[in-house]
Amino acid sequence: MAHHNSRAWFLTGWLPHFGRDLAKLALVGLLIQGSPFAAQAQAPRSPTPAPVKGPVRVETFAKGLEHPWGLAFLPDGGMLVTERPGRLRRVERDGRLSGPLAGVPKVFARGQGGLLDVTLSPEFKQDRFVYISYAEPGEGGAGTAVARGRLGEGGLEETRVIWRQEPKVSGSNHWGSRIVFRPDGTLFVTLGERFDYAERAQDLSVTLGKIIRINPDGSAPRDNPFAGRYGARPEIWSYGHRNVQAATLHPETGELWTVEHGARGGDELNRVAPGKNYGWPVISYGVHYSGRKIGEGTAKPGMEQPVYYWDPVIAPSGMVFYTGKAFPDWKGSVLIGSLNPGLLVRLVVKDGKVAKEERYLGDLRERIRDVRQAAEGSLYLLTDAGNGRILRITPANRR
Ligand SMILES: [Ca+2]
Repeated sequence: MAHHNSRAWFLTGWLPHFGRDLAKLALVGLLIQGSPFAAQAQAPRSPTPAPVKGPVRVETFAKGLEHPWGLAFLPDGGMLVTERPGRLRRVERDGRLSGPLAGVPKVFARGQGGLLDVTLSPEFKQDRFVYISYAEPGEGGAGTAVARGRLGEGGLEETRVIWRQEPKVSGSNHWGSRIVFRPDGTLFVTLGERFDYAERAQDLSVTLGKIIRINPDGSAPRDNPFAGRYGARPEIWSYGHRNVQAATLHPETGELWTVEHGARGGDELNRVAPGKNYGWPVISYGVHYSGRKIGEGTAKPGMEQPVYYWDPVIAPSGMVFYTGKAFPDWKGSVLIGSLNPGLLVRLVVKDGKVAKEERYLGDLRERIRDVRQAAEGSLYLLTDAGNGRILRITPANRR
């Protein structure tokens, strides 16, 4: 605003008298255009519906997992699951757990850090590659990293770090990090701003507070939005993010959708487009947990609005667009894990907007860390606890 005012003052100052009215009109135009509230509509806020019993049946599929974080289905009907302290396990079709698999790098297992997401290469049947994200210790503190190895008999073989967040910083919070493959073979990795470094989310020379898109070897695709821009990291896809622990592709448009942990009252559903600025910490619907105001308000030109936001927050982690047949009414819905208050959140999406929200599993009182859809349409959820479980969710009317 100060910028626009001084510019207008400059204009009115030197223009001959007859031009001043014209300049005043221009000033009004600038103010309207520059006003954060005139330029953009406010995003819709979650009505915070009460949890319902819902059409779901909940079974414990596996238990005895220490803070499980990410789950990936293997083509043989088994799964891989991460535990945040640094273990990767195989889960058999009957829910039995293997011992810890070999080949997992040393992780920084403090605070929210540790071994985080796991996903398979789209060509897994041929290349056997497994991708993991984790908090990596190193000079300066720690940072999110992505490694891949080939799944063999005893675990990951030839594990290699393919990408590292830079710089490594102190602290143990806000690592992101979901790994999502695109049909073009590149992968998105969602990141956090490492909590004490919020302003770096706006700095394109570092990868704190960003979503990146990389090739399977960790290099940056040449058609990324900042590739070739001086001073910007070529792997950046979008920026201005706080801490993104839920991400998936829209099944029809292929667009990346994410849910981001906000500050108090500011969790956000975003449609993530290349090169865009998602605003943190300049704009936000939340306030700091201390009650202190954040940044400049809720909207600003050049910064994207969320599709939807939650106040009070749901503490989102893990999401899918439901495409299965088991829950016909849920087709096309977004399903999101909530750590706090601990829910499965369903959003009915119409034309890219949220038409309705429903909440399930409120009576479980479990922190939901990840949500995955199995091929036959049932859902598998991870509970974030010292004695965490894999839950299997099927329709209540089918026994
Ligand atoms: Ca935002």
